[in-house]
Amino acid sequence: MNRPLIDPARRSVASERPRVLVVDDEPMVLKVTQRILERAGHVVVTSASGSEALCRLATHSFDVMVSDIQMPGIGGLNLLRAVRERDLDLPVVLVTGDPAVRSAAEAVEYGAYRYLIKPVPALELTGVIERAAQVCRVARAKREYMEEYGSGEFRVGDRAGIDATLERALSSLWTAYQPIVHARDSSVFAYEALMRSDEPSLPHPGAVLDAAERASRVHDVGRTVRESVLISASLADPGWFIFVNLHPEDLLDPTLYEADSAFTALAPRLVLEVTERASLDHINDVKQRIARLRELGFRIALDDLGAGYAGLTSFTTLEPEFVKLDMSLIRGIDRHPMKRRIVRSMVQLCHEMGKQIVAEGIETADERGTLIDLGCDFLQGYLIARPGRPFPAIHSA
Ligand code: G
Ligand code: MN
Repeated sequence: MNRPLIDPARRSVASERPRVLVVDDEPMVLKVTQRILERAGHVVVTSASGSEALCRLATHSFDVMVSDIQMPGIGGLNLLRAVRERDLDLPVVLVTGDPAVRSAAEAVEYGAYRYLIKPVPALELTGVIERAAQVCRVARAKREYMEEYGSGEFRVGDRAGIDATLERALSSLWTAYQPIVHARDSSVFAYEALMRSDEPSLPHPGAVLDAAERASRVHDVGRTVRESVLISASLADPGWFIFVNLHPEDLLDPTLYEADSAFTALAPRLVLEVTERASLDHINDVKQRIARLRELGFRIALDDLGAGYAGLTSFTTLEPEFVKLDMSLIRGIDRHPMKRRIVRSMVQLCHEMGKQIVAEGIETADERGTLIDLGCDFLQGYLIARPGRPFPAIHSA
């Protein structure tokens, strides 16, 4: 075969044969599709399942993916969503033997290139793949150009992808609750609200917040969490406190300080947690902001104490009413004299300053026993109850 001699830098754009990943759980379909596409001059790699396809995508680059929709395990639509998390350019052609409006609509929403109905005539398939491969090469070239020369605001493709994913996360956002109990008698003192989202590509709160940070939409996440807390709070025993996590950026959100908001109306029952993991250095007037929240009636907890490297700066900045010890200090504390020493001195310091201590992430009875002996005021962790729909009952001691 005679390859034209061209500048190698241009080769990937201009002349290399398109690499196609074909995904189908039916071996016959895989074989036939492979033969058709190879005859048309494409390089074909096949996968018999969605998970196998994800492995291939992680290690190889492709110009087009063709996937069946109905497959056991990861189906074509979820595969498409997973691909869009990492690659906004790869054209995905979905194929189905059972066309339905719903799957077609989802295919469009997640950015499928085409939606074809089986059996796909060979000519139609090769034509679609050929055009998709061209689209992919142009999109990649454009993105490379933008990354080299463009400013951030022009990365529209990325931004649109993150926004769509975040939107789904926000619309499926809910709050789980985990009890915080009195160390002295195991009665419920409070519940901590923990953000949960049903968006599969952002499986934990950290992922939602990362996406929100990239899209500059941290405030939208905070506001959605606070709305969710408001709804659950109406079901809560009025004697319980509710602990709500704040992202440091939330401290810059003016809506948090509105004196007449429904959230502020609940302030006397709310404790706002600020983590020690993130620095507060970039928050202007942080002390005044915290003081304003106190005036509105909120209490403040310093979360994850012992996890940061920043010494006790957050401690002195926030002057929290509650201090939550990080799980890393709690884990195996019954077997670690050093952890016991640290916790003993923190408890002493906090009590001298009139602050109360919550030990979180307690998983074993030995950890709980040790933390009670060390003088912690409140206990939280899987041993007592896992987070759940409002409001999970506590396991009996
Ligand atoms: O950063 P913050 O302390 O808010 O995070 C609490 C997280 O820890 C939640 O996601 C919650 O589900 C989790 N969690 C709560 N209790 C336990 C526990 O006993 N063990 C572990 N490993 N995780 C826990
Ligand atoms: Mn917390």
